[in-house]
Amino acid sequence: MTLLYKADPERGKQWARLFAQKAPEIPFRLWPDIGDPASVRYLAAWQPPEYSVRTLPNLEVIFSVGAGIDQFDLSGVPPHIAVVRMIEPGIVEGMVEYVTQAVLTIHRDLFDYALQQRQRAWREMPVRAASSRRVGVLGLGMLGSAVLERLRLFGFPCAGWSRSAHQLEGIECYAGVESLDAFLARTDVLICLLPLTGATRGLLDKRLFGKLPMGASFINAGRGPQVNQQDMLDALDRGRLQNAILDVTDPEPLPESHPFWTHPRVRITPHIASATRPETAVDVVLDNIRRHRDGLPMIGEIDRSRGY
Ligand code: NDP
Ligand code: OXD
Repeated sequence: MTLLYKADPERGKQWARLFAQKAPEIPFRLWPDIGDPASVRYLAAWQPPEYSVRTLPNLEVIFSVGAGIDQFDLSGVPPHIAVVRMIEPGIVEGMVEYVTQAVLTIHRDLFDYALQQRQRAWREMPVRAASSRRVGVLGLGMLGSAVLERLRLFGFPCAGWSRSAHQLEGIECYAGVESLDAFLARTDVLICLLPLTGATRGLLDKRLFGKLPMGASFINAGRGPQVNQQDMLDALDRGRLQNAILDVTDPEPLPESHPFWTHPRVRITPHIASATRPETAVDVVLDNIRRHRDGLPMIGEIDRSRGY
């Protein structure tokens, strides 16, 4: 009944310590030291080993160590193997911090002040009230809804867009492709927190940017391939977009020669918006293992037909 961990080795050591403390009865292995492949029932991975299904003949559950599962090629994973994404408070806290700082950076004109600083220019800009800056989040899941709940407290008019209908206190909720344009038309700061699926790949393109108010800003903490990069650059150069803060790109790492690095209106962070915290994640995985053993549904088990 071994759990095999295959992700960041340093964090793996923390997972090993926590498993030893909290569940000594579950043998824990750190990739590539897999021991007897037949005893591996659980795999916790960012990217699973190639051919994991064939290499690990008794695998029952793949736990993603991240909130997203798009990095897995599920086409080769038979339906009897459950795939579970990470739902844990550490990821949520990190994302709320990241997006809040990004929205405030835009709201308080820090892009422009950074440009002014290079010119040693001491020049005030009028401060806009939060109530006049409309924030909109693509994705109303674990992360999107937590981010909106926090941003609302600053007084920003907040809205979110999702596939199915939601009701969230103080948030204007839009659902489905037919409501996307109306959501975009009322959004001054657009934040993407969608999973990468067939339906969201390339979604942020010329057409979509064209539906935003002139001079809107964009924050992407979802996945890089959701954005048509040339369309985003064109939107920035035409002033349709004023600023972009990107935590995710395509590819990652972003190549040295990529125009995003030097664009004065683009800020890049290397996919650090939030990360699983071992202390909280191990509890979640252990709880799910217990549920699986008891025949109960696991928290975060993905719906393969939706792709997230
Ligand atoms: P959830 O699965 O909880 O939520 C996804 C949301 O997106 C849901 O509201 C869902 O709608 C909506 N959605 C999915 N597909 C569509 C679509 N085609 N049209 C409209 N809405 C859609 O995911 P999380 O909030 O936990 O995470 C979101 C993503 O954030 C992850 O998949 C990952 O890519 C990214 N992420 C990035 C990190 C970083 O460090 N940059 C860290 C962690 C995650 P509905 O509610 O109707 O199902
Ligand atoms: C995740 C991520 O999906 O780190 O958790 O991007």
